[in-house]
Amino acid sequence: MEKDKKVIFSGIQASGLLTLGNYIGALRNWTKLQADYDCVFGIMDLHSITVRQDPAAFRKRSLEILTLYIASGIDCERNILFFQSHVPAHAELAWTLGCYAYMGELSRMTQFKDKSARHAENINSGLFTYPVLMAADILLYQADLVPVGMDQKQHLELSRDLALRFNGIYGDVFTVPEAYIGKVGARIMSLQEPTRKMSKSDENPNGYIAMLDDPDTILRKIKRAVTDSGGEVAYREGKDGVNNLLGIYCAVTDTTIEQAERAFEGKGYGDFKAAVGEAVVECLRPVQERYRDLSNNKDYVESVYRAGAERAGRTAAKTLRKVYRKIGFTDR
Ligand code: ATP
Ligand code: LTN
Repeated sequence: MEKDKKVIFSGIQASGLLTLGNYIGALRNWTKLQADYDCVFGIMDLHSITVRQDPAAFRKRSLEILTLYIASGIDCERNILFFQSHVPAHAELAWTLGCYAYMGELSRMTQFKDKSARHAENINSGLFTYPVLMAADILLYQADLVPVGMDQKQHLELSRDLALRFNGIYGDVFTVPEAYIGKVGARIMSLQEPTRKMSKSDENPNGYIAMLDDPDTILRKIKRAVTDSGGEVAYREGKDGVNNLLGIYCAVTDTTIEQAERAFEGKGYGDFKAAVGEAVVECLRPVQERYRDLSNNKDYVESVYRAGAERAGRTAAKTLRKVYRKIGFTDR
């Protein structure tokens, strides 16, 4: 990759079905960035095994996510799409950076604290060093910007700290990355517990809309979404359920909250939910159609990730070589 444009790196863990939250908060934004940046988008499957995965389901999910990247409109000619596990430099740089990361700073990561509380039976060391692998992902491609949700900001800070620490010892090796946090409102909440974010690892499927849910399922889940005992479709403090549905409606129809409130003035929650459901169905329809076409063309999808691994591998190997040389490993 020549560096005439700035480089963006981002990725999603292969830990479940992608949701409407992933689409609005990540994929759709990525497609908007691809014209102005050189983009590398990974499926972060090495990260997924910090939590136990069923092998068959995991393999299927991973491919499904890659296909959804393409179906969402990411141009795989212009950008790099790849599986993290196909590029060995990620694991190699993660080991190396791990020797520059302190136990203390890793213990302060809130995601580690959350996940170790949620998976008390499996607090493995991968869960602890997760952010070091994430730093390796980003630094290997000399990424300038990393579009992520708010929840990943602390990990990005660590990536910056590790880059600065390494550069401080060995000279300019890594580009120091910056977080690129999308505009507020791009946080889609659970349909069942609207104070929590919509998440693909939610045990209750009624809490999220999967990108591949069929229209009836989408309409039903939105109809069942938690609201409140009032009846006014308005964005107000304390009306978390309605606020979330308004947020979803605005995100998928590209309207403002004021416009949406006006459109539903005098209407009840029933009509409102039906309209939100329809709007979500329409927003996902073209993506689902492309997904179906791509699913019938497995060879093409395979060619995308093979080419991606090769291109990603080349850039990553170059950075890793430089790192190894600086550290003092013997040349091969
Ligand atoms: P998990 O539930 O497995 O932790 P997740 O669904 O929260 O996963 P991530 O893999 O953590 O998804 O996130 C991938 C990307 O999607 C991130 O950039 C994140 O900010 C974005 N994203 C995830 N959920 C939402 C959401 N509810 N609203 C907006 N953006 C989201
Ligand atoms: N930790 C991220 C996924 C992820 C990532 C990355 C995002 C792994 N490596 C590198 C950006 C850059 C998550 O859970 N959303």
